[in-house]
Amino acid sequence: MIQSAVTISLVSQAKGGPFVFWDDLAAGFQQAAKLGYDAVELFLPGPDAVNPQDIHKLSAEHNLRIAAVGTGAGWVIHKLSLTAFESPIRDKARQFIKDMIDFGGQFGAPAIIGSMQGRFTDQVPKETALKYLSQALCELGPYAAKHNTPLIYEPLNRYETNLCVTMEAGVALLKSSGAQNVKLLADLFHMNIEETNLADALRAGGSHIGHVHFVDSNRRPAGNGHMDYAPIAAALKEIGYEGYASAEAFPWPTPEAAAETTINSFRRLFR
Ligand code: LER
Ligand code: MN
Repeated sequence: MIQSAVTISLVSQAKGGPFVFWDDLAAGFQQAAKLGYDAVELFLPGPDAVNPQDIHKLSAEHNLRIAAVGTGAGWVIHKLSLTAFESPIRDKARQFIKDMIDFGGQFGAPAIIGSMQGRFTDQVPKETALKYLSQALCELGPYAAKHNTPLIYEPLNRYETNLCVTMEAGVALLKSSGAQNVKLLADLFHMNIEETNLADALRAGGSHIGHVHFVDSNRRPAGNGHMDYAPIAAALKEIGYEGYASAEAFPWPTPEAAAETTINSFRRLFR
């Protein structure tokens, strides 16, 4: 059965970004529990930003699992990228992600590689960037396996990366790299920009899909845009998807209302 999750961000540099709850971990857990979510997804400044005991405590107190942890702060705060021209920056990017894998692993939560994939440039041609990305996935996927969690790789839309922007390209990258223990993240916002047909793309992703960012066409909460969810829900059912539908959406019009709109849409589609 698909599980519900909602994002909490503690990254002040990402203000204005698509996260529902902000700044206060305890308040985020409390609101998520009140609305009946199954889990929270955490976007933190780094692996040392929060005492793991606090998360264990909040998780137990509110009966909420940790769906995933983002690694985008490595880019947003430190400008690290797996495909940077400078090799020390690529090394630091891989280390940052390893540390986030270890952090999330304590809670059984996989780490997500989204903006840390970077992009190809004049200095780093496409083949080279894809080689760096493939090598990183080959190293980090097995690294995550020691926690019994997959590594999650997220194709993004063309304004955020030029490496992989569709599910098909994501599947091709997993296959060509040979990376083990890596799953794809289907972010409906990015897919709405890039895919010809979202349901077909989800079917193409099939068993490679390990996480879903559940959001509307305009990145507002599911139900506040023009996304056609019925074929999406049918495709997820068809491929036997049993992971999270996680609300990575703007806190529109308020965090509380965004979380409530999303859980109502979630129940209508998946329960
Ligand atoms: C960024 O647009 C995004 O979708 C995040 O999940 C990845 O960092
Ligand atoms: Mn996303």
